[in-house]
Amino acid sequence: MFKTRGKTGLTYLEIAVTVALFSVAMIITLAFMKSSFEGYDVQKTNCDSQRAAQQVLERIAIELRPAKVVGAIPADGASIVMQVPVDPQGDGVVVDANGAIEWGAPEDTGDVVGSAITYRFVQTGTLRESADGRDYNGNGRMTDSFAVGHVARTTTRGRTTKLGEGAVVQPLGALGGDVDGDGSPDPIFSQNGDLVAVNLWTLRSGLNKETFMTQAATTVRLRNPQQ
Ligand SMILES: [Ca+2]
Ligand SMILES: [Ca+2]
Repeated sequence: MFKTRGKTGLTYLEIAVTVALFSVAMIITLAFMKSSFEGYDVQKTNCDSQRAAQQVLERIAIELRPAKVVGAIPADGASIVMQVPVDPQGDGVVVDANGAIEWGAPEDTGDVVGSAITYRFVQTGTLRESADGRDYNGNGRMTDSFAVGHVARTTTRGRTTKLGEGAVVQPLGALGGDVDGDGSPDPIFSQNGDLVAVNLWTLRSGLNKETFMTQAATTVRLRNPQQ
């Protein structure tokens, strides 16, 4: 079937070596492709979770810019109540006969003066470094515990809706405290004059499938005079 060396064909040994080399090359190629795809998956997950956090921030920022904050943001920074200029008559005017802004919220039935919008951190689980044997916040100690959840939006008369799919983290039992262990508190909401900061620490997956935390934050300048 195969010709011997010295003529024009290949010996059995040469065929065996060729097949073996080809097999090794295929194994290396497949291993490389597998690791590339895994890396792609993790990077995609990272991009998705980062984008989800940014979308939550942008959603809040859009509503916050024209708003006024109702009352003081609580010390734990876990919620904010606001009203926005509303147009209950639907005539395109958000001021009353005296020229004052009509503050309220968009409800399912239309704009309602006096209604308010609340954004609030809702805890759905816990994460304990000591139990998992992992240093999630990367501060060199496996002693931290976290409340895991999401930010929800609701209006006075409306349903509560969950924003984004990302897992937002806060210190367990100490909302508004230091998430990353750098000594500075990390409240979700905080206000300084007409500046409102929104700060989200979320869980993400790394290249080695480890879970760690990253921060996304924005600061909004309230553009309407506060009354
Ligand atoms: Ca830690
Ligand atoms: Ca911190």
